[in-house]
Amino acid sequence: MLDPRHPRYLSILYREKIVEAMENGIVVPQGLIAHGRGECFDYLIGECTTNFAYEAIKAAAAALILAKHPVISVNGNTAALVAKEIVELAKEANALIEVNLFYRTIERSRKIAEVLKSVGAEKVLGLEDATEIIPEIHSERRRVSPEGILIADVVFVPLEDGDRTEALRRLGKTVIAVDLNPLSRTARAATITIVDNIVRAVPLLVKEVKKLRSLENPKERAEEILKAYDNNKILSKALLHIRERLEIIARGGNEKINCIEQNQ
Ligand code: PTJ
Repeated sequence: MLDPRHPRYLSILYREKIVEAMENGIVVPQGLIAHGRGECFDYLIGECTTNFAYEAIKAAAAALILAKHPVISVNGNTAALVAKEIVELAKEANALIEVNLFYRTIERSRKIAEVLKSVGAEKVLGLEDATEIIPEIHSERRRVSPEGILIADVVFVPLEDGDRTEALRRLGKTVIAVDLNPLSRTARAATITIVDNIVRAVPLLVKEVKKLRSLENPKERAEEILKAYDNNKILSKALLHIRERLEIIARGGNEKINCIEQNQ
C-alpha cells in the first residue's frame, strides 16, 4: 500500500496508474517509456505548473472557446492518467472526444472508450467509425473519424507524436499539445504548447474554460488572449526556465522558480 507521506507519493502514484493501465490493456509498453521521459522533464521543470505553462493554458482555453468544431484526441497514457478530467473538459468546451492511437488496435480503442464512458463520456469517436485516412500521417494515427478529427478546426492532443501534429497543422487546424518536453517535434509544431504534466494541466484547463465562459464577452476576451499569444516565446521561456533552475540548484539555491499558485 502506497503511503501518502512518502516524499515521492504523487510520482509513484501516477507511475502505478500507468503500469496498472498497461496490465489492463489500455497503455502500450512504449507508453511506459514515454511516461519516464515525461517524468525526467518534469523533474527538470520542478514538478509544478509554471507561469509560462499557465499562459499557454489560458490560450488553449481561448482557442477551445472560439472553436467551431473542437475535438479532444485521447491515447492510452491520457486515458490512464486523466480520463475523468478529459470528459469534464469535453463537456465544458462542447468538444467531441476521439480515441486516436499510435499503436492502434480496435480492441485497445474499445477499452479506452469504455474507460472514458465509465467516467461520464456519452459519445466516443475513433472506433469502427475511424474510416477516413489523413494520408500525410505515417502511422496508425492516420485513421480518423469523419465526424471528429477529420473536420475539426481545433484539436487537443495531449501526449502526442510530432508526425501527426505537423500533418494537422498543414491541414490548417489549430493544435493544442501538452508535452513536458519543450524540445519534442510535437512541442515545436503545435499552435499552442502547454509544457506541463497532463495531470496538472488538464484540470487547470477545465477551470480556465469555465472562467472564460463565465465572462460577459467570452469570445472577445478569447480573441484578445490569442492575439497576444506567441508560442515561440513560450517554448523559449521553457528552455530558459530549465537552464535558470539548474543554475540556481547548482549553486545550492532554492529549487522552485516560476511556479504559479495552484489556487489561481
Ligand atoms: O497510446 P498510443 O498507442 O497512442 O501511444 C502513446 C505513446 C505515448 C506511446 C506515443 O504517443 C509515443 O510514443 O509518444 P512519444 O513520442 O514518446 O511522446 C510522448 C511525449 O509525451 C514525450 O515528449 C514525453 O516527454 C511527454 N510526456 C510523457 N508523459 C507526460 C508527458 N507530457 C505531459 N504529461 C505527462 N504525464
